[in-house]
Amino acid sequence: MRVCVLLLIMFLAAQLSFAEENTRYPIIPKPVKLIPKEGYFNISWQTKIVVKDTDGQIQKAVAFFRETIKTAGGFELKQVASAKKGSIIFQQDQSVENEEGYKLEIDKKNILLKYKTAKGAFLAIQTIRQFLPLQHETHAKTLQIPAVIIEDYPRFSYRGTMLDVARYYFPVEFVKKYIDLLAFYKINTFHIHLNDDQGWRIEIKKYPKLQEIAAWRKETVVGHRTDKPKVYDGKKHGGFYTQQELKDIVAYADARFITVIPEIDIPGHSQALLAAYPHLGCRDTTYEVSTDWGVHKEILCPKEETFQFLEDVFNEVITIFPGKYIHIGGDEVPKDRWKESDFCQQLIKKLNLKDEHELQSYFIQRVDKFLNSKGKAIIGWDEILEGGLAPNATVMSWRGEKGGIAAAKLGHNVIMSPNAFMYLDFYQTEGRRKAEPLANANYLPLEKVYSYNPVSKSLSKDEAKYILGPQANVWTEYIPTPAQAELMTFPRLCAMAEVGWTALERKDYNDFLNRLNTNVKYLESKKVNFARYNLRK
Ligand code: TNX
Repeated sequence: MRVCVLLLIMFLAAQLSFAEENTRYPIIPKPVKLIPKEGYFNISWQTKIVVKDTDGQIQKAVAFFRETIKTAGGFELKQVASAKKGSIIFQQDQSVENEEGYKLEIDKKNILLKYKTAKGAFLAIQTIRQFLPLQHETHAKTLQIPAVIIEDYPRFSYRGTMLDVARYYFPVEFVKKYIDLLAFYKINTFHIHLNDDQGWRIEIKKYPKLQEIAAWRKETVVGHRTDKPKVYDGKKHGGFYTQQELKDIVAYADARFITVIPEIDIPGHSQALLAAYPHLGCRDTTYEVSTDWGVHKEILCPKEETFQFLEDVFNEVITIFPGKYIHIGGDEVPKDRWKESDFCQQLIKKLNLKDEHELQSYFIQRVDKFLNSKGKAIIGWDEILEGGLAPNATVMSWRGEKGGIAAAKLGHNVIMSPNAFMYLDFYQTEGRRKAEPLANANYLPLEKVYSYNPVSKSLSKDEAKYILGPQANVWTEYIPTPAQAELMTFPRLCAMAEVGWTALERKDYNDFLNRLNTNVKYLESKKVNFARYNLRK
């Protein structure tokens, strides 16, 4: 009996200390190893940053740290080359193995931050940022950082988020705020969906009608696309980013060690493009920028002029986005127009292709070849598997995991983004329409996002290596404003961040919710309109 009581007391004490740990160390995503310690390190205006490393990337990470402290404490930290008591020491360390790995040793006297590369140093800074006093970044005089030892590295090298700026245009300032939040949660890739049937959002100097015509639609359908009768708002929507604005966005992301992947979605989702340049379609007709949602039949025609046009477009795209990957879409390509077209039918014969699927594969492979010749690699939605995969293509699996699994078995890299787990345009509550603003029809609560494992059991160990990581997608048909984009993204993106970072055996939904409750105070301080539906009461 006594033993039982003792055990019960020990159990309760352990629960209590776990709970305390979660408020004291509310880090998302959960680190690989965390040893709690007593006391705090106080960052004040007298604290020095010690960095011997003169490497430009490290200096970039340190600059971000100093900026963070300035926002949080209102003071600027001096940077020196040798150690003193009361310092924050950045140190390259052989014992850190992962490119993005880091170790943090925080005690009353110092913060020691060890890294292999600047990426790891930057991610360690994000952990410190999550430790900042919970009134977060509101000019406290000293910033208390809890003592701790952390060893950390990610499960996956790719942790991505896509924002669809084509269905609705989002201001540059919002895109930057969004990127900063990705950095806070150690997400390292921002995929920006730049065109769709309803709008074209990237300035292409050679083709001004993309800005004049394709960037604007005369109105938008009101309510869900299946509602009847259809009602339209009668308001013009649109906008585009200048190349300079996009370069600013890329630089802003780069300062946060985030790669931006631009998507130009072809040959489907091209009605806006066709409204500007109708001769790139298969029919002798004109088009208007779509005012409705859903899969559209108006696709690009695989003519020489079309390929020339796309090469011109991509030539400009690659001057803005220095990353290795260009996303070429490839999703939802109804074949009706190609079936009706004499040109396409003759081309199929001439090229000795079996059908329109192989024609689609031919289309993608031509673009793939061109981009490869420019030193770029393509990513496409899983439809690019149909009719044969381009040699160096990475597959983004969205219609479940099937495409991703098939691609990994063929030895292609894969990003897992199955809609049932990773589509943040879906409802997040059981009651759906009652509690939430209008959204896409499906249901994806926080816990389900959290439960996702990007490596399917059907993959062997070797095949699993092709899974680069997970990505959450924010499609915006029903997300017309930044505030609503925030509502749909957070905190579900926090769950996705942990899916991408934290080892399976360390994941625990209850523990995540405990940390989240404290962690969202940061979102509050940044005036992020996050959803509270699935948080603890
Ligand atoms: C499918 S995912 C699409 C998008 C829609 C989304 C809505 C993908 C490659 N295509 O065009 O916005 O569903 O959830």
